[in-house]
Amino acid sequence: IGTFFQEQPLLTNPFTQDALLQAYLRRHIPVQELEVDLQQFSECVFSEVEALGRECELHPPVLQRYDAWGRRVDRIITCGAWGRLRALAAQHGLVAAGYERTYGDWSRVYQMSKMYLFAPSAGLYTCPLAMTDGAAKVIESLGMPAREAFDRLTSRDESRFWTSGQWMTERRGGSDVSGGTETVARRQQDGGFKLYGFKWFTSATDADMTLTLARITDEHGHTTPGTRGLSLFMAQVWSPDGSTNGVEVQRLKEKLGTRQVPTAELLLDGMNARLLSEEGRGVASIANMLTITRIYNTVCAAAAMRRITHLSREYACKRSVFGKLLKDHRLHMQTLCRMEVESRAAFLLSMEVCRLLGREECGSANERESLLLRLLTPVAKLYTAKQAVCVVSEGLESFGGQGYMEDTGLPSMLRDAQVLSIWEGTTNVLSLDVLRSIGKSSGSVLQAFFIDVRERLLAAEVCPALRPALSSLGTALSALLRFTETAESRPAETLELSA
Ligand code: MFK
Ligand code: FAD
Repeated sequence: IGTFFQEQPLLTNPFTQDALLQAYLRRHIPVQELEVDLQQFSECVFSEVEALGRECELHPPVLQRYDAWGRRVDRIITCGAWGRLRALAAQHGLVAAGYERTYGDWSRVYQMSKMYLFAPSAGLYTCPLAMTDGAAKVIESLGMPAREAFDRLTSRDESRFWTSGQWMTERRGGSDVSGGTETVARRQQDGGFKLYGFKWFTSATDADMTLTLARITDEHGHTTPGTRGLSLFMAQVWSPDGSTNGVEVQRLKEKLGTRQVPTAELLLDGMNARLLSEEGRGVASIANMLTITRIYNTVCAAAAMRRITHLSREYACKRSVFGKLLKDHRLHMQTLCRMEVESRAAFLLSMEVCRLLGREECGSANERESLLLRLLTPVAKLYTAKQAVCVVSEGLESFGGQGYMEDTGLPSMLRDAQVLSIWEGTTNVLSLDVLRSIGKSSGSVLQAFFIDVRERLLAAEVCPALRPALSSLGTALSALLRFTETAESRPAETLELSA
């Protein structure tokens, strides 16, 4: 009844419609072939990945515990779209581009620009990719102890490409990994290990391999508590015949969002594993993976903000209320402008962290840039994660009631944003990580930050009216600089309390 049907917002090529991304890349990496590559990839995102991501949301993975004859098989069945996303990710080098280093220092910016375009459409296939990239990074940082695995994790050949899991969380400890890890590793005669324990959250459980932490037992079966007792292991999850490698999948988690991803609880009952780090250096070694996955989190949060802002803007040009389009209502436009500002800021912050990562990996980063990377990684992750929830929620509201309707695809964006502040370290745990980095560097990290801010402000061409404000900001920064200089001589606990 009635003849009116609302025109829906349309998604077009996400690269073409993203003026900021284009301008940023043209300014920093003005290479024609890169732009062509992103343009083509983006066409694929828009014409294929978008539908695949939606299919993954509608057909979440299921656990087949037994076969028809009663044998325990623990098979995780994912939909065809999940497999296709894996193939596309390999073909387009979504992980590989970070290691091929075709664009030198800027390779991570290039790679993460692709991830940024891929993420909002990709039904969280970014989750296994983040952990895959993180595993490659750990292997590279440790001097390539697992060359074949590294080659597979960074392969563009879908038949060779491997994904990796990251199994850290146990029932006692997700944040407190060092206090809570109960998994033990028993040395075998051949030099390998068998792992026994229970992993409470394992996303992308269908991955080919995983990195995980465990405590090596001595000849009496005893282990060392705390950080010093934890070592890093690598294991293949599935045996070549399709059976599991000493792993029982207890159940798949029932989650608020991220329903596309097979997150499981796993009993490790003699999983064959290989020691990757030095004994007792598990946390420090897996920290390289955390850096990568936290940067992915940041890029994906910025991407979610960009997507909802784009859709809200589109809708504002199509929906009429009180006699005119939403875009002609000033109050509505103010809301969209705020979303736009948050999205742009998140993009620039995430690309800055990627730029620093790329420079460090190519050996071009100076000391200040390395310190900034250490500081900004947790700051960017915690800030953009919180912002993504706010911006996506605001975006849903900009559609009115339609923003709450499942078949628009919008609610899943909010569900999936909510996890960004929980996994890979909660906001408070990352805040403590920031303090840890300041304390460990005796304040140098903070000093690097203030010098960077001061230099940026000095270099910026500001309008005369803002100069007095900048001058007082400059005074405040100088005072803080003095504070951090004197803090160098103080013990870390004092610094923590004062900060
Ligand atoms: C959209 C795509 C997004 C990605 C998808 C992800 C899917 C979901 C996957 C997960 O959620 S995986 C689980 C993630 N878990 C966490 O993030 C754990 C959160 N807890 C922390 O980060 C704790 O701070 C930590 C476990 C690291 C604390 O452990 P400890 O043992 O109390 O740390 P400690 O003693 O301060 O540091 C031990 C060593 O690690 C030190 O090195 P040294 O021994 O050489 O001094 C530290 O400097 C180093 N370290 C710790 N955090 C670091 C770090 N190094 C660099 N960066 C860091 N962030
Ligand atoms: P807790 O550590 O118990 O934290 C509870 C609360 O206490 C939080 O608010 C936290 O901020 C706060 N808190 C903790 N410590 C402090 C402190 N020192 N000071 C102040 N506040 C503190 N883990 C994996 O290892 N691999 C995975 O693949 C994986 N996938 C996941 C997928 C999903 C969908 C989810 C939701 C989680 C996943 N996780 C995974 C687990 C995730 O990393 C943890 O849930 C997270 O790190 C928090 O740990 P926790 O759940 O034990 O919470």
